[in-house]
Amino acid sequence: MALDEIKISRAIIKRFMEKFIDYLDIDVAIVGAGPSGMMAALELAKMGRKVAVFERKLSIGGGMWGGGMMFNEIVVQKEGSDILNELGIKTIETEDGLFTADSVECVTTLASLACKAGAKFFNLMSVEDVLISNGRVNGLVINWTSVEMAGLHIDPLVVRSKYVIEATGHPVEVLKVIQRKCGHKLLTPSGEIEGERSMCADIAETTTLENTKEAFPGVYVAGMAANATFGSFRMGPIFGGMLLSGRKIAEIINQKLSV
Ligand code: 48F
Repeated sequence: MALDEIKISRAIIKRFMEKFIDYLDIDVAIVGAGPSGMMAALELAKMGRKVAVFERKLSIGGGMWGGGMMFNEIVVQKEGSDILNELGIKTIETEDGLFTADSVECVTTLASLACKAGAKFFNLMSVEDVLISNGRVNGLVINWTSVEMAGLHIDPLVVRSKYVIEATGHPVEVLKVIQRKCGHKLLTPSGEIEGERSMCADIAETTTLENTKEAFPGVYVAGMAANATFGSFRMGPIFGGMLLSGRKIAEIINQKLSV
């Protein structure tokens, strides 16, 4: 059978539209396909939740791809190493109590497992706003990244979700929009984003987990965004906290969904 280019095009369009329409109303919408977002997606999908990840860039993986300063190895502590091993990713104890892993293996394995567990990734889509009613976030306002980049005046579309995970890393983009537009206080001491502090890996890794929690009704913050929201430090290329944070937020939301 000769290949028909129109059928190829139709297959892509048909299948994408089916998938997109199916994911317009979901349990959990995750913003950002970095390590914390991907880990949360994997765990929630394994728990049977309908979950999608919206990622601005063409590639998923966020800050994990580049390891530290483009040396594509990441560092994790024992707890992080245990999670990576559980996912089938090899780690090596390279310094006392510090394990290294190939960053490409980490990103590809996390992404693959999340997809196989049923999470859907929508890359090249940027979250520009939230859907809000009665002071609670109920979904995301999304547009193509190409529209954002070109600065085109094109209205977005909306995804409804029972919960949103803010996993946009350092820029804390979703909560920044909420702070600017929603007229309600965030669940932080000042009611606003407290802001990220300089590097202190030791404290930052512990506080990432503590700060992984609800930050606004309907919005749960994970990963580096959690520390930036609640005013803690950055940690640099150590990723255990990101994995633990993704796992913790998935557990919290799964419990809420079970009520
Ligand atoms: O930055 P990122 O990797 O977030 P993370 O999961 O991990 C942080 C670490 O990579 C590292 C660190 C400690 O280990 O400090 O930086 O907290 O991934 C965030 C992803 O969110 C996407 C962005 O492109 C990146 O891939 N993103 C950010 N804003 C938006 C977005 C947005 N408005 N819409 C869609 N995606």
